[in-house]
Amino acid sequence: MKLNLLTRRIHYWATAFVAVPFALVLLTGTLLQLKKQLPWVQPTEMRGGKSFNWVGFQEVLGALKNRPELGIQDWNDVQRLDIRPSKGLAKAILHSGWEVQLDLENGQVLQQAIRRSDWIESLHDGSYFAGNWSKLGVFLPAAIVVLVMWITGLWMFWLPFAVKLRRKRAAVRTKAIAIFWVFLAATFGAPSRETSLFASQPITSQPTQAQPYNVVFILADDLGWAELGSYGQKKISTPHLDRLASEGVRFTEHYSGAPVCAPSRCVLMTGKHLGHAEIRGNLQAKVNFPEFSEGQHPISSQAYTLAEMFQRSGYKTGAFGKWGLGPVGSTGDPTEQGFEQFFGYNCQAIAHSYYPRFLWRNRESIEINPKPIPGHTKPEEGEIAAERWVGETYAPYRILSEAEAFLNENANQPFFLYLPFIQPHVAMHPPVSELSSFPESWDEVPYRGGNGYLPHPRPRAAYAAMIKELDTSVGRILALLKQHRIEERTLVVFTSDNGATHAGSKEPRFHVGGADPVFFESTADLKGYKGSVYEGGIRVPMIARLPGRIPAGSVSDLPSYFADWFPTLAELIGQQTPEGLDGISLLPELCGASSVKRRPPMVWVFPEYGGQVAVRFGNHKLVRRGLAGKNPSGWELYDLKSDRGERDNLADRFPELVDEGVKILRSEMEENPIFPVRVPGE
Ligand SMILES: [Ca+2]
Repeated sequence: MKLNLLTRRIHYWATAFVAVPFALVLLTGTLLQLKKQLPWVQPTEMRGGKSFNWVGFQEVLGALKNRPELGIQDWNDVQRLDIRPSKGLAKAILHSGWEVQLDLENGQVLQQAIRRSDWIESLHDGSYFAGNWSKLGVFLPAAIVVLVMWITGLWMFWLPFAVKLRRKRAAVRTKAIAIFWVFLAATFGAPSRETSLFASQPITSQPTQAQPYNVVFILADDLGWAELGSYGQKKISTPHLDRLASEGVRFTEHYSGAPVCAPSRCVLMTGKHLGHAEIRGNLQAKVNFPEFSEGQHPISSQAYTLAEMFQRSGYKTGAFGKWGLGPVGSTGDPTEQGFEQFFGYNCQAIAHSYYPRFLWRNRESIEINPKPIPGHTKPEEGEIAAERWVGETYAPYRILSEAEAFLNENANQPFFLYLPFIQPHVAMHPPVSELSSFPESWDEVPYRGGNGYLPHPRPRAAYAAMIKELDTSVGRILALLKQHRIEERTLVVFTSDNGATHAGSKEPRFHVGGADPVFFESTADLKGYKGSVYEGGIRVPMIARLPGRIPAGSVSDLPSYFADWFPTLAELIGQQTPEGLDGISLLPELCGASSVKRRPPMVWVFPEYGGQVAVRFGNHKLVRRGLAGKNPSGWELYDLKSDRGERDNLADRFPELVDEGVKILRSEMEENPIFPVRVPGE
């Protein structure tokens, strides 16, 4: 009896001096957090600190706006504001990648603004920042637990020894309820491993030093500039890619490295434009290296690729799809160029078939179709059946599942995943089951295979189905990033290696392989197709997503191209850009800085399809064609801001601009004996 009285007293004092103040502290924390999160609380009201005369949030914003290079319009441009009353400082991290320090006394920018790529560090010093619910998630359940324990008399939880004094049943009930509340607190109170009850650092999905950004780079093959919903496509729906655009940024003047596959990939991988690139055309390796029966002319062992940069930075690197930069066993073998894992087609020509006999896993050939289906055959008369051209294993599915396995395996470590998909490159080889989702009325005329590729009874439906397949594949990759909860630290880039399929000579009703970019308005009003340095051959869709850094649904008209990706990704992962590259970092532009200007010109030097050169400097583009023949055409000059369709040649009216462009071209073109291009007048 006496002992029971003692425990009651202990309960009373414990409640009065421990539990209630503890609950009050937690509740206060909850309210403070709530106040910061609620949308109707204006930033100006969010002053704080008793001994410190700091400025309000509006003054902070005003100070940031006073620095035009930061590109600040409103709070949406601020990634994180970190206030440190004890130091009298605020640190602002901006979506544009800038980081600034502000003096809280007068709201002035204290330190020169700096841009960092490794700009993430843990917060401390009792700091807080807008837009994060993590502390609330800790405080609220903890406060509830303490109060409920008090109200329900679960003081036993505080004084476990006293349980013994109670009847057994009550003790069991007490423990069970206590465990329930602890479980509840743990579930809601700790949404992340990094957060403990009293930790002042917030949960952040931004990477820390130990957790750098991942990169997923998706390359479509021969996808035209206007073949996605977000780029104005009306007939083919691309919901996953459109969602990607709505969650990230869409560039309207992004260009591929070249008008065809291999050189475009070379520019992407090495960061050098075609004037300096090792590979300027789709040359089969066997022309110079007879020992290789498949694959394209290899990049050299001196070439330093994007993948090598990632690999040297400790990233897991994987490429899944179509390579095209050198045969297995050559210097251009993907495993010699920075990719730890490769699965897919080494040779572009074999990728014309979606049911090939073999695919490559690194240096091992994997048989996937004992009865392969060719990408090319003789033209057919009579009725054409798509079912005739179906094999056992659909290569794109196999490639996608290998890529997914790579993602599953490496989701918890930094990775660079390169996905050069083969869609929608001909042959017309979609899964037959997909054809019925497109209107019968589209296909009154079958494609008989007049320009060498497989025939198809419904070429328009087939082409749309291939783009749908591409979109679905991207959707699968995005879903996997979400599943692994790495969306916010994974930059996803989607683009295409060149423009929509060009015309062929024998079946004028269709372009090569049965493609019909006129019907689909695949290049909108742009001139030219794949194989041309006109806009239709090189201007491509480009979508990039990095939640938290790239503003959702933004659009940029900054002229940019494949040579820019090396410096961009180097900056993203905090690496030095190698010397001698041709592009600029697009990172600030991706992140919404409005002040980025392009100074270096963009250059294309292309020996094939008659021999062509082009340079874009400012809004002007200078083009010359027919350079491989005896009578090259004259210079063509276009103002792309007013004439993106390149209809009005200004060369005669602005000879000084022609001279300027020619001068740039000559200075940007290196000798390349394997891929020579001559500009007359040298
Ligand atoms: Ca291509």
